[in-house]
Amino acid sequence: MAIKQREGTVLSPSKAKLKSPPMYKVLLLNDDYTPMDFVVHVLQHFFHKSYEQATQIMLKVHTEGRGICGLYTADLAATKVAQVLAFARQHQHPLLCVMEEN
Ligand code: NFA
Repeated sequence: MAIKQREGTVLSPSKAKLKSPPMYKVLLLNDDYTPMDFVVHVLQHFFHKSYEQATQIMLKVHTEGRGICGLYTADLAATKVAQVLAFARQHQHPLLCVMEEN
Protein backbone atom coordinates (compact mmCIF):
# COMPACT_ATOMS: atom_id res chain seq x y z
CA MET A 1 0.00 0.00 0.00
CA ALA A 2 1.37 3.45 -0.93
CA ILE A 3 1.69 5.82 2.03
CA LYS A 4 1.08 9.55 1.68
CA GLN A 5 3.76 11.04 3.94
CA ARG A 6 3.41 14.78 3.23
CA GLU A 7 1.27 16.80 0.86
CA GLY A 8 2.71 16.04 -2.55
CA THR A 9 5.02 13.23 -1.38
CA VAL A 10 3.83 9.70 -1.90
CA LEU A 11 6.41 7.02 -1.19
CA SER A 12 6.37 3.82 -3.15
CA PRO A 13 5.75 0.69 -1.04
CA SER A 14 9.46 -0.27 -1.08
CA LYS A 15 10.48 3.13 0.30
CA ALA A 16 7.57 3.53 2.75
CA LYS A 17 9.08 3.31 6.23
CA LEU A 18 7.31 3.34 9.57
CA LYS A 19 9.57 5.69 11.50
CA SER A 20 10.18 4.74 15.13
CA PRO A 21 10.89 7.65 17.48
CA PRO A 22 14.43 8.26 18.81
CA MET A 23 14.95 6.40 22.09
CA TYR A 24 16.86 7.48 25.18
CA LYS A 25 18.62 5.48 27.87
CA VAL A 26 17.99 6.58 31.43
CA LEU A 27 21.06 5.96 33.61
CA LEU A 28 21.90 6.15 37.28
CA LEU A 29 25.36 7.39 38.26
CA ASN A 30 27.33 6.24 41.29
CA ASP A 31 28.15 8.45 44.25
CA ASP A 32 29.66 7.78 47.69
CA TYR A 33 26.65 8.75 49.84
CA THR A 34 23.31 7.49 48.53
CA PRO A 35 22.35 4.32 50.45
CA MET A 36 22.19 1.12 48.41
CA ASP A 37 18.66 0.31 49.60
CA PHE A 38 17.47 3.74 48.46
CA VAL A 39 18.80 3.05 44.93
CA VAL A 40 17.10 -0.36 44.91
CA HIS A 41 13.84 1.31 45.94
CA VAL A 42 14.17 3.89 43.13
CA LEU A 43 14.70 1.12 40.56
CA GLN A 44 11.67 -0.81 41.80
CA HIS A 45 9.36 2.19 42.12
CA PHE A 46 10.23 4.32 39.07
CA PHE A 47 11.53 1.66 36.66
CA HIS A 48 9.31 -1.30 37.65
CA LYS A 49 12.22 -3.65 38.34
CA SER A 50 11.92 -6.71 40.58
CA TYR A 51 13.94 -6.65 43.81
CA GLU A 52 16.50 -9.00 42.20
CA GLN A 53 16.82 -6.95 38.98
CA ALA A 54 17.01 -3.71 40.97
CA THR A 55 19.77 -5.10 43.18
CA GLN A 56 21.79 -6.22 40.13
CA ILE A 57 21.51 -2.79 38.47
CA MET A 58 22.36 -0.98 41.72
CA LEU A 59 25.51 -3.13 42.15
CA LYS A 60 26.52 -2.47 38.53
CA VAL A 61 26.22 1.29 39.14
CA HIS A 62 28.15 0.93 42.41
CA THR A 63 31.04 -1.00 40.82
CA GLU A 64 31.15 0.42 37.26
CA GLY A 65 30.01 4.00 37.85
CA ARG A 66 26.82 3.89 35.81
CA GLY A 67 24.02 1.57 34.84
CA ILE A 68 20.99 1.51 32.56
CA CYS A 69 17.53 1.73 34.13
CA GLY A 70 15.54 1.61 30.90
CA LEU A 71 15.01 2.80 27.32
CA TYR A 72 12.26 5.37 26.70
CA THR A 73 10.99 8.00 24.28
CA ALA A 74 12.37 11.51 24.92
CA ASP A 75 9.35 12.73 26.91
CA LEU A 76 9.13 9.67 29.15
CA ALA A 77 12.91 9.59 29.72
CA ALA A 78 12.90 13.27 30.76
CA THR A 79 9.98 12.61 33.13
CA LYS A 80 11.77 9.64 34.75
CA VAL A 81 14.94 11.71 35.25
CA ALA A 82 12.98 14.60 36.84
CA GLN A 83 11.03 12.22 39.11
CA VAL A 84 14.16 10.42 40.34
CA LEU A 85 16.07 13.67 40.97
CA ALA A 86 13.13 15.22 42.86
CA PHE A 87 12.67 12.06 44.96
CA ALA A 88 16.41 11.84 45.78
CA ARG A 89 16.56 15.53 46.80
CA GLN A 90 13.45 15.16 48.98
CA HIS A 91 15.40 12.50 50.85
CA GLN A 92 18.63 14.57 50.84
CA HIS A 93 20.55 12.08 48.70
CA PRO A 94 22.94 13.24 45.94
CA LEU A 95 21.91 10.46 43.53
CA LEU A 96 22.27 11.48 39.86
CA CYS A 97 20.07 10.33 37.00
CA VAL A 98 20.68 11.27 33.36
CA MET A 99 19.36 10.46 29.89
CA GLU A 100 21.36 9.94 26.72
CA GLU A 101 20.37 9.16 23.16
CA ASN A 102 20.66 5.45 22.49
N1 NFA B 1 28.01 3.88 46.17
C1 NFA B 1 26.88 3.96 47.07
C2 NFA B 1 27.28 3.43 48.45
O1 NFA B 1 28.32 2.83 48.60
C3 NFA B 1 25.67 3.16 46.56
C4 NFA B 1 25.15 3.64 45.27
C5 NFA B 1 24.85 2.75 44.26
C6 NFA B 1 24.94 5.00 45.02
C7 NFA B 1 24.35 3.16 43.03
C8 NFA B 1 24.43 5.44 43.80
C9 NFA B 1 24.13 4.52 42.81
N2 NFA B 1 26.46 3.70 49.45
